[in-house]
Amino acid sequence: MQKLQEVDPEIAALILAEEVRQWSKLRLIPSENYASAAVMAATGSVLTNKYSEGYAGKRYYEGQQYIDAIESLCIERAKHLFGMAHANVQPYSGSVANLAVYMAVLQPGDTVMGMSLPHGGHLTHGWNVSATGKLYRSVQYGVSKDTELLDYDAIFDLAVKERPKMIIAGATAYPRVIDFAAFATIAKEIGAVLVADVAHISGLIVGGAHPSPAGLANIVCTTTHKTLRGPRGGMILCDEPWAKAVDKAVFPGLQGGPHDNTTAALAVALKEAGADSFRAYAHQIVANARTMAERLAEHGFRLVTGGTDNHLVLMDTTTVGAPGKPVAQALDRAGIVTNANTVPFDPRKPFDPSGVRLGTPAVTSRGMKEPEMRQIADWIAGAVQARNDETKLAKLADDVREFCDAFPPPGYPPGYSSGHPVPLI
Ligand code: DSN
Repeated sequence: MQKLQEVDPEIAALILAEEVRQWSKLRLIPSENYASAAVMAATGSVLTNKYSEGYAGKRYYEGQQYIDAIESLCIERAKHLFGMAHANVQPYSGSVANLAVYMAVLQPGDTVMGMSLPHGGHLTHGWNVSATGKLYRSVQYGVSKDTELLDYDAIFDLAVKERPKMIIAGATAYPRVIDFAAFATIAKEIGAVLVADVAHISGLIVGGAHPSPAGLANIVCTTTHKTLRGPRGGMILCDEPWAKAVDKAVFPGLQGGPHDNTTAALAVALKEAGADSFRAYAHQIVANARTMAERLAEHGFRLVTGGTDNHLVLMDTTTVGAPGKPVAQALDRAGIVTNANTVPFDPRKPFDPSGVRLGTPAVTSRGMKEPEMRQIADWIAGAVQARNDETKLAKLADDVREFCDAFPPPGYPPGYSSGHPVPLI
């Protein structure tokens, strides 16, 4: 940080301000987390200087003595942790990983079936504005209007009618367990390839807090920085028959040189995720989300599906008088960071939706447990009520900052506090 301050004080000051923000706010965006100091050290290492197109033992540039060892170690750890035969750890992001899977399995124009974005899927699950919805014939399933749960009978009927070549099971805003066995039965019935996109829940899976798709899905893709708590990136795991096609789709199909610094950081994160303490962490994420959901419901929020089984809570805030965007903005001013989100069958537009999505991975990384979740839910209710009262919101933000000082996140040095920040690097 000292070097950065000398060379570019403007950027250094902005990074420091972001460090303080991440320390002094309750970060409840369910796809965000705090990477450890070890993960960040690898991310910021000399590996950023290297090019290594290709795979271990077959590279297009020389000087790969250490890169090959790093990538191979990362792959072995990924395979072991997820219980899959093959891993590709090069995707730059979850979206690129997903696109590589499309390239490996489908030809343009082939039919793919994924969860609709407004019901909790992802852009790359075939939504119409994404390349995946433009280059392929996309059929979308959603949740039941009555229960807001995935209706596996309806998904089966749709699959039999449309006969997709590939089915994607996975979500970004679904608060319940995904039944990968039910998806496997559906895919088997029509001879489709089953892809599990576990980006949100991969940390829960390796920690034993959500059923694994290993042995059920042919291909599993994930980001590496959400509940898994690694660096920003993507990863694909698969059965042996898909290994070659997946590797070819990632490189040279979609990418050039892998980001070796990210690969090393992912290897570190996978080592961390194999520890017993990570299992406890994954289960605490779920216990915390349940506690927060229960308390929010007591405060009168309508929760999509009535609660949660995983790391996230989706609430319809129109029942307490305001749609998601102004509520998320007021919460942010009170030091509680969430995101506005559509709820299933939302009559409002995606940028001004009816709901707010929140989750517990980051606050659980800070060591917060059930009592803290109840306190946070009470603050959320207070902030929503006071959403037009800037004095009250500012006072809440002060209380939140003081509270956060007692729960140092991973990655921050001893002695750090919101009043006396110490640069992280
Ligand atoms: N942006 C991610 C999320 O917030 O869920 C999905 O890619």
